[in-house]
Amino acid sequence: MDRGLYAGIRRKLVQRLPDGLILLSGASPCRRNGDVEYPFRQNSDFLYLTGVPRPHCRLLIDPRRGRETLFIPKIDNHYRIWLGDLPGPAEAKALYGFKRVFYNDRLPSVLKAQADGYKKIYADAASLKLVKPPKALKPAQAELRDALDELRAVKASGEIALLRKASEISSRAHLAAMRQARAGQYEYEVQAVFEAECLKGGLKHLGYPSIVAAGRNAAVLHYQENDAVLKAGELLLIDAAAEAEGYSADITRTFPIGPRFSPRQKDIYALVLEAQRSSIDKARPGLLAAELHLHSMRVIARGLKSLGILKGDESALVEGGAVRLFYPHGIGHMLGLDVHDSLGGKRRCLPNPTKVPVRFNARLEPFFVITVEPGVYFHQAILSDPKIRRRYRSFVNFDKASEFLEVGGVRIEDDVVVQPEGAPLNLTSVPKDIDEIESIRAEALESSASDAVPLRSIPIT
Ligand SMILES: [Mn+2]
Repeated sequence: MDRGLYAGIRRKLVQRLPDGLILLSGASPCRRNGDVEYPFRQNSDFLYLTGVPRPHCRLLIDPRRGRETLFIPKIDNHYRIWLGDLPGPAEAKALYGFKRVFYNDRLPSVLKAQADGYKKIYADAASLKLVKPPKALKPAQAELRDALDELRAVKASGEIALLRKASEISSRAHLAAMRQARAGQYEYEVQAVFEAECLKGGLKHLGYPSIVAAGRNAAVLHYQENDAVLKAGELLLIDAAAEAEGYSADITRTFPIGPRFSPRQKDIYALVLEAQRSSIDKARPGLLAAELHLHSMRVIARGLKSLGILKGDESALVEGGAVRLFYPHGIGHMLGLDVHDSLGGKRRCLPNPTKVPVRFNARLEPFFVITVEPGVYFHQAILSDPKIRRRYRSFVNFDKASEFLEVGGVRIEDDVVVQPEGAPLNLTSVPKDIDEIESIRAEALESSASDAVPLRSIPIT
């Protein structure tokens, strides 16, 4: 654990909020059912400030006295027998780099003693539920939220190192899945290949549930079932990634289950790749996220028009919403301790000058880490909806679009670090060129054909 990273981040928070006590609670375990708990995941803000991955911890910062105190749970032998040991104060000091570590039962008295000289307490909701701050301190929950959102947007080099690790191991897992997927397997078998590779790389947790979507399932953006059979002739879309010390990658690849893309699949894939490559190149400081999204929509509008799926004026297609029938999400989002990370705080929520709706509209800054992930999808429910067909009949050739239902959906997603100058740094290394993917698939399918020989030659007695 990079203790200096977290100490540096706490210094930045103190500079931003110097006039009040700061109190944050880490996560408590979460009940799944009966007496079974979900795997523990630390609260992202708490992890951001401490790097402590353990449950039931609190952080109190006293900016004026320059004191940072970590509070930890006191556990008994019952806990040790069922769940194992937790670091005590001396061990926690060394592990997490805090000079002051107390058990949680000291929190009310320490809080009272340090309240002297303050009028405010920057505390999160969980902490305010847990302890009643002294009356003289006015809780300032929204200001704390905004300060954290603002700080979390620009990544420190230690954070980028963790995002790079998450992206590298997730990239390796994507390549393994691309090599091992076969017609006849279930989607969850490919998921198992992906997740095993992340575990082998030492990353125990995924950033979000894996999406492994064959054929038409790929048109469902957050498809979760992963239980359909892979068929030759279809595409397989995998949107999956692991996290390193809480920092998540977010990567999508789409490839043919057979050795090659069909002509229609190739047309759509090439278009999405063009939108992705050109959007990555444009992701530079000063550009509004909405402008980046608008650019990707234009590329996709132009491409779908040249394929005969869309018709009419390009800006009418983009602004009127016809493109959104095929590309219903944004170009990307911030990436960090949450896979859909901080939007950058209030001061970065800028008015959107484009006529296309977006959730994320900060002006790009050096060391933002963002995803770039255009997609094109053909969804039966959308294309057969009578209201939609009526409304968009002068913009969409629905018969032509229906021919592309076999494509399902194509999304290509990389994680990039905006640089002070020039094009961003791409953290994702999974192949995405059509030729490269086809050669990986052809090679994989050839080797599985030869693997099959000894199996067949085993004598049956
Ligand atoms: Mn994403």
